[in-house]
Amino acid sequence: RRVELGPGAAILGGFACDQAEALLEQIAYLSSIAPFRHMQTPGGRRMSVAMLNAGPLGWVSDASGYRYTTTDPQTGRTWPTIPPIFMELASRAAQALGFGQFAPDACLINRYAPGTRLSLHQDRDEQDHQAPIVSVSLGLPATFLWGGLQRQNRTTRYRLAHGDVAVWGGPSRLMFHGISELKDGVHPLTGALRYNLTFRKVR
Ligand code: MD3
Ligand code: FE
Repeated sequence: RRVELGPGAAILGGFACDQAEALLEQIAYLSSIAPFRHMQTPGGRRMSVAMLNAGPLGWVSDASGYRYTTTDPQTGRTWPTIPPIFMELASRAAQALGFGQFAPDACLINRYAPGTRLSLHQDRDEQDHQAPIVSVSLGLPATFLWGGLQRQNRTTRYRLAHGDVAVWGGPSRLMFHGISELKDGVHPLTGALRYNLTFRKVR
């Protein structure tokens, strides 16, 4: 099952299903080193999504803005290493869309509880806009909002379910997107949670 979203972008339905348990085990391990936290928006609001970083670079947001850092501002320590099974999955997914040699230097893990949402935004804090972004959904399903190159463009809704992997490259890389408020539910592997892993080449 493959849903084409545009040039260089597609949802690979169930691509990560076989590795879901192993991925969740690594998420649990990473969260024991660098806990999930709710960052502040530059405007001073608490994000409803909880976040965890792995890799040489981690995405942070606070009163001074959005940026990538090499150390965790809360502890001063470097971010945990991206687990090898994450790297291997990200590279296989990129390969499936024709992006060879994908070597991400940032893995952001978003955790959603019922009621959590991610408002429409662009991912433009990365220097490398040639490389795709790979995302992996685990646990409860979500409604993904897919817009255009301008915020006011109309959005299309897609379902992102457990095990779905999406690749966003080419012109799709700078499209507006978001996640609707997560609905209540129970997933056998995650309970009332959804996780999303995004892999990026920042520098
Ligand atoms: C389209 N995450 O972390 S994944 C994000 O489910 C983010 O947590 C969402 O948007 C989540 O920035 C959506 C799908 C996704 C990720 C990155 C994209 C779609 C994208 C970058 C460009 C275009
Ligand atoms: Fe995004």
